[in-house]
Amino acid sequence: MGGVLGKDDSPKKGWIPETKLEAKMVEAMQRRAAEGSSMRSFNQLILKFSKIDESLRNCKTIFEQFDEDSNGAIDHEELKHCFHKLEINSTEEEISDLFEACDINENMGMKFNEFIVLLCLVHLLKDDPTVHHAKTKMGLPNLEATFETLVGAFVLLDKNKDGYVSKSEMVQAINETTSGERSSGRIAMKRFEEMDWDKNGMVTFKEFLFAFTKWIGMDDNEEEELGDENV
Ligand SMILES: [Ca+2]
Ligand SMILES: [Ca+2]
Ligand SMILES: [Ca+2]
Repeated sequence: MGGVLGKDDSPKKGWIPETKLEAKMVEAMQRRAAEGSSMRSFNQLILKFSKIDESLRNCKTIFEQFDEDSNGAIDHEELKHCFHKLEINSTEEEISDLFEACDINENMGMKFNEFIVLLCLVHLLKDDPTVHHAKTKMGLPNLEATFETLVGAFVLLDKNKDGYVSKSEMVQAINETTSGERSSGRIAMKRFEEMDWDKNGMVTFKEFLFAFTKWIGMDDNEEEELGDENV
C-alpha cells in the first residue's frame, strides 16, 4: 500500500495473451509505450472527448459506405472489400482474427461501434515505427488522428508499459486527474469494471476501445438522431 516502489505495484508476471491477435496488440502497444505518450495527462484526453466523439460519429458515413447491402452490419465479405478499398494489407487470417475479436455479440456482423474498434486496432497493428506520424495508413487522416489520440490515452494509462491497464494503473490515472477528491478511488474502480468486461483483472486496448464507444454513447442508440445538431 504505502511505498510507491513497493512490489505490490508490479504487474503480474507472465500474463499470457489469450489469442494471437491479443499478443500482437500487446506487442504493438508496448512498442508505442516505449516511444512515450503523445498525451501528458488524462485531463488532456477529457478535453478532447467531444472532438473524438465527433470524429467517430463522422465515421458513420464510412460504415454505411462499406455496408454494401445496408443491413446495418458489415459482414466478412464486406470487410474484405473495405480492407481492399482502404489499401490495408492483411492476410485472410488477420481479417478473420480481427473480425472474430471485434464481433463481440457474435452475430457475424460488425455493428458500427465494433467496426470503429476494428479500424482502430488495424491502425495500431499496422503501425510501422518508421512511417507513423508521417503518413496515414488508411487514407482517413481525421479518423487516424483520433485513433492516435486513443492509443496515446492507453499508453498514458499503462504506466508500466506492459500493454495492459491494471486496476492500480487506473486508480493512479484517476487520482492524477481529480486531485484531492475522496471519491476518486471509487470512480476509478467503477471505470475499471466497465472496461474489464471479461473480468480477468486486466484491460486490453480492445476492451478500452469498447468501453470508450460506450461512454460516448455509440453502442446501442445508433437509431438516434445522427447529425441534427442544434448548436
Ligand atoms: Ca452488410
Ligand atoms: Ca500495465
Ligand atoms: Ca480484461
